[in-house]
Amino acid sequence: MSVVGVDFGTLNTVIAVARNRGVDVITNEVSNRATPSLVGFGPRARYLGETAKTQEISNLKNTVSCLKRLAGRSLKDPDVQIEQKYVSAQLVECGAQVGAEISYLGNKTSFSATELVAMFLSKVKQTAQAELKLPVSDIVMSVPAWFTDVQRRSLMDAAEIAGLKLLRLMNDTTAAALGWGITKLDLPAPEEKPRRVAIIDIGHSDYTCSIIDFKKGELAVKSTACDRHFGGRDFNLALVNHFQKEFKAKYKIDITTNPKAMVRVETSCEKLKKILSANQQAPMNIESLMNDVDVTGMITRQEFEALIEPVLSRVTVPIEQALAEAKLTKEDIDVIELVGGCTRVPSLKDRIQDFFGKQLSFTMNQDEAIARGCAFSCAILSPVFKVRDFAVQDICSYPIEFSWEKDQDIPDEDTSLTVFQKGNVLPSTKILTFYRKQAFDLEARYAKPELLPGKVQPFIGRFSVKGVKADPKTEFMICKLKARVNIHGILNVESGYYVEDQEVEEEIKDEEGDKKDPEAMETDGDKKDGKPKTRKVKKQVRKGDLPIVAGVTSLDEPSLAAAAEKENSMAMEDKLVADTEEKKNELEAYIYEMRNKLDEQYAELANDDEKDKIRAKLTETEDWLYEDGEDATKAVYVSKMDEIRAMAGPIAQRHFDKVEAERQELQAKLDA
Ligand code: ATP
Ligand code: K
Ligand code: MG
Repeated sequence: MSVVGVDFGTLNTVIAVARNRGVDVITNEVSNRATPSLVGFGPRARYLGETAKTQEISNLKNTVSCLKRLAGRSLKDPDVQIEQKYVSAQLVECGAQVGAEISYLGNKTSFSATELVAMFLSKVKQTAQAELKLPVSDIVMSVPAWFTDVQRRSLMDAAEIAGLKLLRLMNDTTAAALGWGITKLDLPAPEEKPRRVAIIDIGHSDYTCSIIDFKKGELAVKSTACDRHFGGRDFNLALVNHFQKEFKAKYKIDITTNPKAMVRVETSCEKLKKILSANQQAPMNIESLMNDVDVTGMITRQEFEALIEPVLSRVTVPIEQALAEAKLTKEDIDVIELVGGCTRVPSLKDRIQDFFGKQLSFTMNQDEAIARGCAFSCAILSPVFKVRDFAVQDICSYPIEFSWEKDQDIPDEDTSLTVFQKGNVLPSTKILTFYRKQAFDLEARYAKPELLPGKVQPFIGRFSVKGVKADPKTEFMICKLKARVNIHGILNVESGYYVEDQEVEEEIKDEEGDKKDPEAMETDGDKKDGKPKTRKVKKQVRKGDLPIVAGVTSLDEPSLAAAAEKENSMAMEDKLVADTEEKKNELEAYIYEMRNKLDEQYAELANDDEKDKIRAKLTETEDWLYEDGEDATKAVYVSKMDEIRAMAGPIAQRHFDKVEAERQELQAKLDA
């Protein structure tokens, strides 16, 4: 069993695995420690991760980026319209969610955001399996703290479609915090003042600041604030806009009319931006950008900083918000830890440092901290792995309210209640009580839609409570429902039961505050042996279960099963195409190798007639490869190779015999 942590980023995804000696980041098929979060489509197969990146510029219309930011969103959402600026494929409506329209296997088709994420995650799974040489199932994956129920459920569905068991969806900064805390041996004891850390993650697209209290063996998130449109891609865009204007004036070309040119300039700007983190100026050179024009340019760090000023000026907002929500001041913060690729930008670091008036810490690997934290979390949650436990307490990002229809017989009843406030600890269970005579429905939704990202729907779920019957004595049933925000940050009404008021004997305790769980009441036996003082009290005694039918935004079982089957067959098709390509390449290489052998080690071992026959066969096969055989099946490539092998077999045998004879001769000499 493997233990895997995945930092699913907007630009890059990092995979970490827990092994006996600790947590390691693994490399992908081209030895990179991060994989582009991209999915592409071609006439014969999909391109996932690195291959999608390689194909990107020549396959813009069929390449989808920013996958996680599309999950669970709708096309009309203004946030999704912003994403379209960064996504080269056409975004379309795909059922209730946004999807992308692409050309795949020669047909125009569309896939939903959930399906696209599932494709990428199945690649993540393959990469981890290839490295670990073990089946991979259990993972913990990171998610921006600002993701809502519907977005989180979309990611969970995607993981399931990809055949992964998601043990926790963990907020980015919380994951980084776990990685920070679990290795510290000097955290304050339970009775001491906690160590207060601000964890700041600025990535490609968004910015999160969390204030976190650490004590020995535990962390508690106190507050989290986000700017979901603040990151490296905004800096890239500022540079692209600058060069777009410059090229228009200087070369009379408008890159906005040419998508390929735009992407090439953006790629250059990303490089240039990184150079500017370590240098005062950086060059821009692109050959034949468009209309055969070569462009050159130069930009200084100072100019760059002026370009990004509109973004930079907001850099302390999330920190101020997080401090205010935690009711703390910047002086209360002991450590400021920065993660995420964008925190390498010097002016950004300077402003954060000036704000705190204190040295910033970069003690974690900025690109890998979140994946490592996720792997630690997976190790803690996995039954097969022994690690020191570290309790992680997060918080709800948005208030959640329940509403229900008024019961005519209960005149003063409210019809809604905010059950989980923003900042409520997570995970958390609350018991809701209703007096009812018949089945009823509850609806859960976010209480303040204006706090939600873009136009995300506030609806979370509808829960029908069945099996409710009036009690003949009291004319109603006392229904108890367990509402839980679980470790993924999603809400469910997990179970229901009904209770009756009963008089029970209760031991009189001297001390106050010994609150008992009402559920435990049934099992309380009489202790008559001693002589404890008792009194009669009214208690609610659990009498039976109430079935609940939940209507939430996750895919239902049949849809999940169908999507998993579809994903599986596309993955098999990809594999077949890859294997076929491999056999074709092998055949091609074998032809060259055989030609060389005929001129070298086989030269003395065959007569001209034999050699000519084989050479003719090689030429014939080669010609076939470049014409009719361009697009053959795997079996045909294998059989072509076997044909040549059979012809060359007798010569290969002679060569083998010769080598063997020489070896024996040498051995005999050595033995003598
Ligand atoms: P997100 O967290 O927003 O979903 P992500 O996790 O994929 O995205 P990261 O990998 O943390 O993002 O950061 C990527 C960003 O960091 C890119 O915009 C990249 O250009 C930027 N970046 C990386 N190195 C540097 C550097 N040396 N200087 C400036 N920016 C950098
Ligand atoms: K990342
Ligand atoms: Mg990130």
